[in-house]
Amino acid sequence: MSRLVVVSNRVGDMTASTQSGGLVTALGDALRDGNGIWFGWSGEVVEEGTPAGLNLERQGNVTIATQPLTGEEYDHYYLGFSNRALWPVFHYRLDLADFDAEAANTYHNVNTRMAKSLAGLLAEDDVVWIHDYHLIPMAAELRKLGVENRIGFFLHIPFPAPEIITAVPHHEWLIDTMFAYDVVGFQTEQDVQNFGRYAEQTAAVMTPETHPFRTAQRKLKVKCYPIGIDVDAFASMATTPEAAERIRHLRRGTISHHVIGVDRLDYSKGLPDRFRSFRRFLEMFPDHRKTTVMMQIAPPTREELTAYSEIRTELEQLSGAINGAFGDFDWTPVRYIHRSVPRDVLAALFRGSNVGLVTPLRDGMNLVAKEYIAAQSRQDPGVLVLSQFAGAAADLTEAIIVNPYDADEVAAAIHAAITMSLEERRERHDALLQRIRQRDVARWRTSFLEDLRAEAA
Ligand code: GDG
Repeated sequence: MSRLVVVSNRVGDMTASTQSGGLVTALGDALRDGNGIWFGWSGEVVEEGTPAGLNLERQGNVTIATQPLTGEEYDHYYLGFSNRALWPVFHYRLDLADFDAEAANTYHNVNTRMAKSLAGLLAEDDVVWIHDYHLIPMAAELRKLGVENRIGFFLHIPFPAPEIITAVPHHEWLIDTMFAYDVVGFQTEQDVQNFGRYAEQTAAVMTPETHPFRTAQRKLKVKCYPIGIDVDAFASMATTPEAAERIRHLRRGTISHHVIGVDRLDYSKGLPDRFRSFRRFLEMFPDHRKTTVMMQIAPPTREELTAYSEIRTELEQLSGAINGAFGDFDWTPVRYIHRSVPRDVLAALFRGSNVGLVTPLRDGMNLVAKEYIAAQSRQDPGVLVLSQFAGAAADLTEAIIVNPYDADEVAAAIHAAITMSLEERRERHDALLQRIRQRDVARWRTSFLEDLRAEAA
């Protein structure tokens, strides 16, 4: 079989075993099976003028190929255009977007440089799988260098409605580079439709004459490949003797209802709204005070950006205000942890919690929703409360689906979840478990790679 070359902004550590999540778990086997290459940014930031050498390292039978960024590239490509422009816009937050021409240029230049480095590593029949919004134009840059390999792209975040994306200066250039791929994958049908609508509306400007990588021979396949998890691997972490001990420890005392949220501290995850909803729950259902606790684990991310430090301050204020107003000497309603927690501990906390609260304002998929389901006991499962704006909601219809902007609705959903009969909890959980098994990470990977490896139509 042809060799797989994965390209992503950050590369994973193939030597970290079960503790890691994300792309390492998702793509590790596919890379190992075919002596693959994983190419991306090393995570290092070096001084301007330092030669941007390619570092090649062998991890098992996978080659890890990485390059550093200069300080300027980090500021403009990574923090600037990727995370101050594309991330907010693709999550429908035009109010937070900052469009800076220098950042956009550097984004383009880093993609050009990365493409040049990668082109030198490619063999004729390699298939290349590029990931996420940092690297959208990479295939177009590879095509300019004469690379004719099959190249696929998967967008992990939502593809917004054309009315939103057209706010990005030079959006035609950016989105048109997606036509340099053979396969473009999205998380949901909604994303596919949004891309289709955009392409229809701007078709006039996208002609083969102006864009040489759009050839008559290359036919772009656009499809939805919802990402999933390794259900058994996650479930087994939740059922070890250590996990059982943690759950016993969590449940000791007078608290009978544990509500849990786990999200990177990102404004797309809707954490302030979630805290306000929990406050509303305490107001609307006073009988559940003292017996209910919400634990929010929110590890830091992209802390250099103002929008992220602001949300941190906001959450500290909200949790402090709720604990001050409602807490008592023997009860703290909100446990807010602004740190990363080991993955096996998360699995145990999910299993020990009656309610999984996953209420992003916008999310490509949301794997926490699937992990919460995988961790539950089938005999006595907890209930997932899920935002209608998470990609996961398209499939996980037996969760309690909520509008995260509506605090009363989310509060009522928490109440419904903790008072739900065992029979209904089991029915919902069985259906959800089946769904996440059908659409697990292996299916995501194999269906994308099958399409990518298929001969051009
Ligand atoms: C992007 C898209 C899409 C979280 N806190 C800790 C921790 N996590 C783990 C979770 C989960 C992962 O990180 C987060 O994945 P999500 O899918 O929830 O969200 P994003 O990071 O925004 O991911 C998203 C995803 O890509 C995949 O395509 O679903 O929509 O935004 O696995 O468990 N892990 C550990 N400690 C923590 O404190 N160990």
